[in-house]
Amino acid sequence: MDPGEHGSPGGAANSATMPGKADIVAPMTIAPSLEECALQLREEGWVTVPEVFTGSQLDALREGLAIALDAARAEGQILFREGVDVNDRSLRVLHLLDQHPAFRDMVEHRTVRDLVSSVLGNQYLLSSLSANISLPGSESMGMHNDLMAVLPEPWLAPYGTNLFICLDDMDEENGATRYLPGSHRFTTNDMASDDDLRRTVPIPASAGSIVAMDGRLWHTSGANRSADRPRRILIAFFVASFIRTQYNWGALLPDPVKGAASSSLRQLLGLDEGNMGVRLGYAAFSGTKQGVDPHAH
Ligand SMILES: O=C(O)CCC(=O)C(=O)O
Repeated sequence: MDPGEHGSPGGAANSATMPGKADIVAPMTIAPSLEECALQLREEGWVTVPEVFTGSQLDALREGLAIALDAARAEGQILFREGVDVNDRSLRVLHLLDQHPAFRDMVEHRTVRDLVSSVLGNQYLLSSLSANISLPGSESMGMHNDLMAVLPEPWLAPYGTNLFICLDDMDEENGATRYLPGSHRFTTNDMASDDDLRRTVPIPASAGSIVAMDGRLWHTSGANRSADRPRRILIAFFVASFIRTQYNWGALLPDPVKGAASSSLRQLLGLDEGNMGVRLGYAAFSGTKQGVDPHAH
């Protein structure tokens, strides 16, 4: 680009093209800090973090999904999840983690872990990792929150967080995820109503962004009304460690993948131990309720 094109100070401006002051000041995009993202996630129930995956990392995730989709088709897996999606224009790929190293790198990515920790602290597990490929003609699935998949109501705290990793730009036309503002404060199913879908708002996001949601936020996939723009997202759902994960990683993953996993990945998948390490922080655990407080004199 010609450095003077937008009236930058280095440009060869003449009096006929001399820009006004407003033209000289280039708009500045400041990436939100993690603290700002965590705050929005806490207060609003969702946040978009742009450009987390770019270049070769994004390419590798797309390649991984193509490989996983081919493998699922070759194995005759059913990609249309009846009861979840309305028609077979939504393709669900359920097994990703063992299909490409990019997925293992993704769940270990610093921004992913920091976002999850901002909701769940440091005791959490990966409940599931899947993809939704929304093709033109797909319709919105049923409104839901994600916590209901693993925990009965009342939903009193954000004991889960879902991260959508966008592999394509998503906007209202090609089926961007839609959410119901304020619904992360719903504690029971009764608080949702039939016309919620009408009141949802799309979350546009560019390829490589993460859309993070409080597990209590009610949302749905948008209908893909585009002529030719598929919308691919990865869905990484993390839950507090006391909740049983949707996937039994120990049974699902091939031994070589488990053998090569880093210790932090093994911990994330709950491969090494059961829940004996989990402490929910009740006073009784420290002995104070049982008269055996070691600090008492
Ligand atoms: O595809 C989407 O935009 C949302 C998917 C979703 O909410 C889900 O699968 O639970």
